[in-house]
Parts: sequence; structure tokens; C-alpha cells
Amino acid sequence: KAGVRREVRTRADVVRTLPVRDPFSHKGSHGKGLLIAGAAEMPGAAFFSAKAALRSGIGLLKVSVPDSIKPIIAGRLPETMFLSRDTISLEGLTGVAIGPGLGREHHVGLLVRRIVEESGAMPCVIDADGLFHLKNHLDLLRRRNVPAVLSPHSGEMAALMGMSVKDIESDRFTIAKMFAEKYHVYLVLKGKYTLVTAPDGRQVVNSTGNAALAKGGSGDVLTGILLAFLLQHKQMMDAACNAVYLHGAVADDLVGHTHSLLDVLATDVIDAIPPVLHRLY
Ligand code: B4P
Ligand code: MG
Repeated sequence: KAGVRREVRTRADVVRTLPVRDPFSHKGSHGKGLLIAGAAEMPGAAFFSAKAALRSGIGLLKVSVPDSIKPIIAGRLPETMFLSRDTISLEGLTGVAIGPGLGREHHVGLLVRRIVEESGAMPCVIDADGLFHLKNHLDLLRRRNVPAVLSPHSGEMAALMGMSVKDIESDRFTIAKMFAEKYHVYLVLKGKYTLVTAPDGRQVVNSTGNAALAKGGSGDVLTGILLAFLLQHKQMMDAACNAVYLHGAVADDLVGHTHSLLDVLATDVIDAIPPVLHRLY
């Protein structure tokens, strides 16, 4: 059909567009990201996103979690720096991700909206509870210079649109295109065959991944990969598509060799990023 631009991401596309690391580069060359995630009841989400970002090449990662869970998270993430929730500043950063396990309290919503407003000049990944808090404030997205990257599953997309999951599932291409164009965002609509839509309406279908990823924590891992890749790719669309491809390819690799569809954990996915990236380079 005229005007419809859809394609399937191939391994060759990914290999061709993965970031090339300059031998003279330093950590600042590969992005300084901030992850705002986690709550007292959901410390794991922050850990998954952070560790996945580190495994995906980010130069420097700062993490902001509530003080109550900082000791647990910090103990498991010696590579990261920590920012207190009360003193979050984006100064010196090149990208931010917000949402995994954040919780739905009112004050968290204020923080989400402030970050979406203040991060307009850098990539910003919004996932999970970040999406929840944005529901009635989607116009903030249009005011950004650098488009935001939203990564809802069908349930979250339905909530954002005020539609049912069934409605979303029955017309994913059209709804995603409408949304991405209207709000000027990269929309990563997750699921089997995750669909990435650019603000100009271009759409790319992912071909990797399997039902082993249908488990709590998988989405948080993707958020971390997205943040790291956005800070290292030249084109945001390549970053988003390559992140989704890698996330799925890792699950395929695990199920193809050592794991079943039942037993793959988010931590397994993070730990299995290196061999898959190794083969893509
Ligand atoms: P949440 O608190 O949002 O937690 P979660 O989404 O279940 O966990 P996570 O963040 O790890 O997974 P995500 O989907 O982001 O759940 C709240 C409620 O929403 C729950 O009641 C839940 O049942 C419901 N819900 C969850 N998913 C829904 C959906 N699709 N439709 C309607 N309601 C839903 O990320 C998962 C990752 O794994 C993605 O990258 C995805 O593409 C991938 N993945 C999942 N299943 C896959 C499959 N079968 N094949 C290939 N990839 C798959
Ligand atoms: Mg999720």
C-alpha cells in the first residue's frame, strides 16, 4: 500500500548498525545514563534494568532508587553510582530511563513528569509505572526536542489509549503508528513480534524472542538495553530495533542451547547478553 513503510529486522540489519567502538574512546563517549527505577516492594526491577544497561555497553550509569533499597541494590551493582531521589539532576547526563518498578504513588508521578519535561534534549526511555504516570499528561511528550522512547506491553498500551487489550491486539500496526506520529515518540509495542514505530510512522517488526520472556523482569531488562543502546547508536530507530532484537536473541540462544521455555529468569537473560553480542560483532 502506498505510504505504508513496514519491514522486518534481520540479523544483517543489526550487524550493520551496531555501534563501532573507537579505540581511543573513553567512558563519556558511550553515554552517561541515569536510571530512575525501583520501589521498596520492587527492588529487582531497578537491578535488572541497571545490570542490563551495563552489559549493553553504557559508559557510565547512575541509578536512583529509594533510600530504603539502596543498600541491597548498591551491594549488587558495584559498577554504578547512586543519586538520591530528592536530589535528582540531569546535569552532565546524556540519557535517562524511568519507570521499572517505580510504584504508583502521587509523588512518583510528579517526578516522572518533571523528568520527561527536563530531559527534552536527550533520549528518555519510559516504561512500566513511568507510563502509568504519564497517562493523562501525554502532551508533555510533544514538547520534547529529542523524541521519547516508550516501551509498553499491550496491557500498558491499552491503558494509555483508554482501550481494551483486545482492541490493541486486533490492530497493533495502525494504533502504534497513530500514537507514535501524534505524540512524536518511538513506540516499542512489546509482545511476540514486538513492533517498533518511529515518530515518522516507519515500522519495524522484530523477529527474535520467545515465550521464555513471558516472565516478570523481562521488560525491565529490555529497558536497560534500550537506554544503553540509545546512548551509543547514531540513529534512535536503529538503537530501539537493535535493543529489541538483542533482548529476543538472548532468549532464543538460551532456549536453543541450555534452557527450556519455563526456566529462563531475567538474571539469566542479562548474563547471556555477552555471548550473543560477541557473535553479532
Ligand atoms: P506488569 O507489572 O506490567 O509486569 P509485567 O509486564 O508482567 O513484567 P515485565 O515488565 O517483566 O514484562 P513486560 O511485559 O514489560 O504487569 C501488570 C499486569 O499487566 C499483569 O497483570 C500482567 O498480567 C498484565 N500484562 C502483562 N503483559 C500483558 C500483555 N501483553 N497484555 C495484557 N496484559 C498484560 O516485558 C516482557 C518482555 O518479554 C517484552 O520484551 C516482550 O516482548 C517479551 N515477551 C513476552 N512474551 C513473549 C512471547 N510470548 N514471545 C516473545 N517475546 C515475549
Ligand atoms: Mg514491564
